[in-house]
Amino acid sequence: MTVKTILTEPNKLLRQISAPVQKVGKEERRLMDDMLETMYSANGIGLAAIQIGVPKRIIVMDISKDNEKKTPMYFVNPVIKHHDKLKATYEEGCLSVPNQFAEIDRPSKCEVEYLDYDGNKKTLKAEGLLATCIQHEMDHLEGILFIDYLSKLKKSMIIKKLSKNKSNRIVV
Ligand code: GNR
Ligand code: NI
Repeated sequence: MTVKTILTEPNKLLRQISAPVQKVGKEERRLMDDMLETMYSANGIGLAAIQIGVPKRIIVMDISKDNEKKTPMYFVNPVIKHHDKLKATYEEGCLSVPNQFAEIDRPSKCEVEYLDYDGNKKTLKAEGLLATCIQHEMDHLEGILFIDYLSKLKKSMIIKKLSKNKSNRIVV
């Protein structure tokens, strides 16, 4: 398994729409292993393939707490079948938008259909942080970042900060 570099905003690749996977084979499993390793090493709870520059509809997640057993989850070609009308608010962050956080409203529950690590079709009913995280990751597959839900002013301030940090080669 290899730790890959996580792309950060502003980066055009993060805006690309990811393509469905034809088959969950060796190459896809290797990608999922690398994604999980990369996510753990960055202390994230989720990662979409595009965040390491691969435009495939693949997500890995692990929302277990530090003192709990690791529970990696793999989602290939995820589709949201239902989502709740009721919204929930979470303070979100993103490994591709380093050190920036904002409260985002999303449907509080959702049902997702996907292929698992072995290519088997599964459905999962999610709520709480799991539901929020799945929706955050699925946005990445469409080239959407959580800052896109903020006001133009807040969003542009964040992008400005990130660009500055990039040109200085420092992370604040
Ligand atoms: O590590 C992450 N934490 C997080 C917290 C609240 C809502 C969403 C997330 S996902 C984020 C990792 C990431 O950027 N995934 O794309
Ligand atoms: Ni993210």
